[in-house]
Formats: sequence, C-alpha cells, structure tokens
Amino acid sequence: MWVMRQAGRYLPEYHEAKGSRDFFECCRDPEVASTLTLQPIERYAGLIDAAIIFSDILVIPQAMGMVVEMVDKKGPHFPQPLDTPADDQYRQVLERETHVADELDYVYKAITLTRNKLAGRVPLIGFCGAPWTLFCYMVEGGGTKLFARSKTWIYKYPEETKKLLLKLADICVEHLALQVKAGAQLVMVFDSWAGELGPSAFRDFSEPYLAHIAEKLPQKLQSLGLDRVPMTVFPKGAWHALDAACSLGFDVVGMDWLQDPAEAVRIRGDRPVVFQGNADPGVLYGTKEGITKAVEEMVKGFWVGNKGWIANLGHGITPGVDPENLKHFFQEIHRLTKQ
Ligand code: 1CP
Repeated sequence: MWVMRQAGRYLPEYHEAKGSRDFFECCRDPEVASTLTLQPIERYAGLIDAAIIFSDILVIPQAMGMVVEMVDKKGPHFPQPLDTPADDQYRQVLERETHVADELDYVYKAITLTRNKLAGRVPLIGFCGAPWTLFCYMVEGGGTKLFARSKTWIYKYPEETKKLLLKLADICVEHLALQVKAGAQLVMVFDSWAGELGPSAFRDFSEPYLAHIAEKLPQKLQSLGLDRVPMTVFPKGAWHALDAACSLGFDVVGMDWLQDPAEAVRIRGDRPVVFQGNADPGVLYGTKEGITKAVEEMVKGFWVGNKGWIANLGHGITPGVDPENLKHFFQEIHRLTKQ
C-alpha cells in the first residue's frame, strides 16, 4: 500500500523542507526531490510499501518547450496554452524534437539518488501523465471545470489533436523508460482527466494512446537491455472503461471511489490484472470510525482470491488532511489484511 500525493502539502515537514522554493525548483533539485520523496516513508515507516518520486506530470510539456508555472494554492498555469492548430506554437510543439534525456535529466538523477537513500526499504514508483491529460493541460493552460478548449480541439480538430496525442505517447514511453533505467521499479500513468470523455470519445482520444504506452514501453526497455517492470494505468473517472482498461496491457489498474470494489472484481473476471485503489480521499477529513468503514469496504471487495490488491486512495490526498488520519488508514489496512 501507498497513497497518491503521499509527499505534499498535508505534511508539515514538506513545507519545512520546501521553504520558499518554487514547486518546480524542488522537482529540479535531486537532493530536495529525494528528501521530499522519503518524508512519508520515514513518517509512516513499516506501514507504507512504496515511494513515488517527487516530480509532476507537467514536466513533459516543459520538456516540449512550454512554460509551466506552479501558482501557490492554485495549481499549474501555462502563460501560453496551445490555441488552435493554425498557431505557430502548435507547429513548434509538434515538430520540434524533444530531447527527453537532456531536458528531464534532473528527474532521473532524483530517482537514482532516491533509490540509494531508500537502500531497499521500499520500491520506488516512477510516473507520467497520460497523453489525454497532458493534452488537456497544454490547451487549457491549467485546471478547468468546463474543458471548453479541450472539447473544441477534439471535436473541431480531431486529426491535429491525435497527432499531438501520439507525440505525447512516444515522449511518455521514453520518459518512463529512462525512469526505469535510473532505478524506478514500477511505473504509473495518470489519466486524471479520463472521466471528461464519454465512452466513444475515450475510445478515440485516450485509450489508443494508453495502449500505445503499454505496448511500446516493454519494447523500449528491452532495447535498452532493461527488464520489464510492472505498469499501472489510472483512468480517473472513466468507470465505463474499466473493462477496456483491464485489457490494455497494463499489469495494474488504478481506480477512483466511483467504482464499487466487488463490481470491479466481477468485471475483471479471470484477467491477470491487479487493482489499485480506491477509498474516497475525503474520508480522511472524517472520523477514525469512518476511515475504518471505508477500509472494511475496500478489503471486502478487493481482498479476494489470490490476485493481489494495491491498497490506495481513489485519488491524491487533499490539503488539510490530518497526517494521523492517514496513519489510521494505513493501520486499518494492515489490521484487516493480516487476519
Ligand atoms: O507523493 C506524491 O504523489 C508526489 C508526486 C506527485 C505526483 C504523482 C506530484 C507532486 N504530482 C503528481 C502527479 C500529478 N500532478 C497529477 C496526476 C495525479 C492527480 O490526478 O492528482 C496531476 C493532475 C498533476 C498536476 C498538478 N500538480 C496539480 C493538479 C491541478 C489540477 O488541475 O487539479 C497540482 C495541484 C500540482 C502540484 C503538485 N504536484 C505535486 C505536489 C505535492 C503538488 C502540490 C504542490 C504544492 O502545493 O506545494
């Protein structure tokens, strides 16, 4: 078990170590990034089973030449999001070669340093954003409720959108492979905005690019002389696509709290896929009893047969959560799965 955003704002030691540094400055400094990655491992020693490298999905648009800032308490901001395919910027982003190894070298250095500091305590997870989710940020310029610009692109310029999605998928493959080369032992693809797409749009604009990553990454690793590592996909909100997600070629499918665990297990059937998830992160705002109930529901649904289950929240920890409540969440998972 581990949780998304386990290193972050809810931890007092995070604010202390980060100081007045900008978010991306922390990502770019391997020493700081590794310290932040290790904080939850140290705080919850013996309870948490994996570290996830302190980085962000938006390092890919940065590597492609786009400016991305992290605005305190607001989130990511692109001063110049992609406007239309007629835009010079679209052509530049699409045509300019992205030197992933050079541009994101700091991520790989942070991973290698973190592996050394972990010294085998727990494995280290590498990650990237899914092409669809990265595309949304690149055209919206930040978080959004309406997805008006993303929808304009997919419904008005579907071919130009797909060209960019394919380019993003290839960059994801390279970024994940280089993370594995640097020491990542499992990789995860976050499709945080998958739930914005209906079933047919998901089939057109998300699924093929996730499948592309699942197919090409093992080949890329082989060409680098590296062993295959487990791959996780997290198509948040795309509950209708759970069946498809189980056949995409990923080893693990992460799910949010909209999914009923027992129903998910039924949909998976005999397929050799491990589930990850899925308590509502909001339960951590509630009482210890409420957390126990949420864990009981997960264990009852997921902890069946011998297929394995990666206990997690259904999304990242939200700011303001009491770290002691997260500890209770971990302890209850231990208690209820060790019987
Ligand atoms: O422990 C960890 O999980 C830390 C590593 C990590 C990961 C896996 C961070 C650090 N970001 C991510 C992934 C990430 N980043 C995703 C996918 C997971 C998800 O759906 O949350 C997304 C969508 C982002 C983009 C992003 N970065 C947002 C979301 C904004 C929005 O539109 O909702 C935000 C707020 C960030 C900032 C960020 N990234 C990470 C942290 C700890 C923070 C908060 C920084 C701070 O406030 O100091």
